Amino acid sequence: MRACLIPLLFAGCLGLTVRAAEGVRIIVRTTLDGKPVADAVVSATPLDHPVPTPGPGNTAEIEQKNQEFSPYVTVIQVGGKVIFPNHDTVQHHIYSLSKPKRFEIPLYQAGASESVVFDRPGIVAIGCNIHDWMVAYIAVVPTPFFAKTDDTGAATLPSLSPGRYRLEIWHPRAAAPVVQEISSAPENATVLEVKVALKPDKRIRRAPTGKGTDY
Ligand SMILES: [Cu+2]
Repeated sequence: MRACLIPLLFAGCLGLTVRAAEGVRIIVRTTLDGKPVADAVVSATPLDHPVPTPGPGNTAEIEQKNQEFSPYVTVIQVGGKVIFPNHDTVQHHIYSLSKPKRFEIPLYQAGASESVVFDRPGIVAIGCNIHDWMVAYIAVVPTPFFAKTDDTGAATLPSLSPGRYRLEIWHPRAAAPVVQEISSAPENATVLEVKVALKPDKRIRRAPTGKGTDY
């Protein structure tokens, strides 16, 4: 499926000079009721020129705090490193059974930090052996052009040089990733709306502790 990016400004009508795109804004909504989708991963892989190699900033951090992973969804380019600092007073035991990266970080203490390199593209789900409700996702994408939607369903990709791209939108509850080809042109500021079908949220809820802080 091919979709051209929609120009935000029409120079002919407004008498303005449209600037080159500073970034492509993607709005992700549900197919069911059109509500904004937060934590959706948006990536654009070049089809007309080589994929830029990752820079030194290809790292991310997923902390453990209040016996939760934060953030819930992380995106890195292939080859990136994720650091897992434990900011809790209890130990955690992180693991993943996902094909792109199976790993285990056995029980480690508060204040300690471990890291893992992700060298294959795909989705990596992580959990904690001790706390069943702790779940997070790492989207390992084959491109440096990626972003994650905020609470309004919006994400802004870095500036894309002219050409065709494979746009992919993924979410932990997506029935399937949404994939489409887009074209970037320098004279267009751009925005694109994408609809994603979401499955029900089946995350395990924390057992009540009586302290009124957990759910
Ligand atoms: Cu844990």
